[in-house]
Amino acid sequence: MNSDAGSGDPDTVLVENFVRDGFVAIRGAVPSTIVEECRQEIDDGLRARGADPEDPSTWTSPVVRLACPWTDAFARAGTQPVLWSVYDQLLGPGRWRRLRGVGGSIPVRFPHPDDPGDAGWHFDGSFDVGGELRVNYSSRGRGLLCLFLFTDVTDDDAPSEIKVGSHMDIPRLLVPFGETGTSFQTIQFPESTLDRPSAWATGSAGDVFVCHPFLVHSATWPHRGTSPRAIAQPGVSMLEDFDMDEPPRCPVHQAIKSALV
Ligand SMILES: O=C(O)CCC(=O)C(=O)O
Repeated sequence: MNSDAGSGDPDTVLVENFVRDGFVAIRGAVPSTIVEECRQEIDDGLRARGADPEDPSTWTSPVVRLACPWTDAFARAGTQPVLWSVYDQLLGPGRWRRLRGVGGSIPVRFPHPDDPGDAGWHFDGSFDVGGELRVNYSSRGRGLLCLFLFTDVTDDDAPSEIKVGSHMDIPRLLVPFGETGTSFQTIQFPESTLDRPSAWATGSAGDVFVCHPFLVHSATWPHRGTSPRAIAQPGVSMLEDFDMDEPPRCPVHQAIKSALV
C-alpha cells in the first residue's frame, strides 16, 4: 500500500489519497544538502549520548531519543515550501502554526536484538492537561503528524508501521470522552483497526510522510539493517481548532467529519 502521488491533477490526487489513506509521502521534500547538515547534528547528539553512529560497538541500546534541535539546519528542513504548501492544502492557509524548525523528537533506532520498549500502536497526543497528553474527537490543537526521514529507511531498518485508513476509526472511539478527551495512552484499538493493511515509512533521507493526526502507527523492531535510522516525528499545531458543528474547512477536518457520519 502506498500514498505516493499517482496520475491526475497532483493536488487533487494528494488530497484524495490523504483523505482515503490518512497520509501522503512527499518524496525529496528536504534537499540532500540540508538533510546532510541535520544529520551531522543528529550524529553529534548521538555521540553526546555515547552512541557513535560510526562505531557499532557503542550501539548498546535499540533506541536513543533526541529532542529535535532548534538550529538553522532544522529550520531550513522544516520550512521547505513544498511542505508548507501541502500543510496549506490539508489544513487551510493561515490556520496552522508556522514553526521555524522541525520540532518533536527524533527516535534513532539501532541494529540491536532487544525490545526497545516503546513500540506499540498509538496515535500521538494533541493537548496537555496538567501534564497529561490528551486527545479528543476534534483533534484539539493538532492538525498533522509528520515523519521526516533523516536517513534512508528500508524494510530492514525498523521503519515506522502505519495502519492505512485507521484515521477513520478514531473519531467514533473518542466521541464518548467528549470535549475533554482522554489520555492518548489509554485508547484500546478494535481488531478491525489493527487488521487494516500496513504501510511502512520507508524511503530516502529527505522524504516526509504527512499524516492525519489520528493515523495509528507504531515503531517496529528489531532493526535488521547496518546503520542507525533517524525519523523525526513532529506535529503541526493548529491556530484555530476544527469546529465539528461547521461544514468541513479542509481535508483533515473533512476526514474527521465523514468518520462521524
Ligand atoms: O520510531 C518510530 O518508528 C515511531 C515512534 C513513534 O511513533 C513514537 O515515538 O510516538
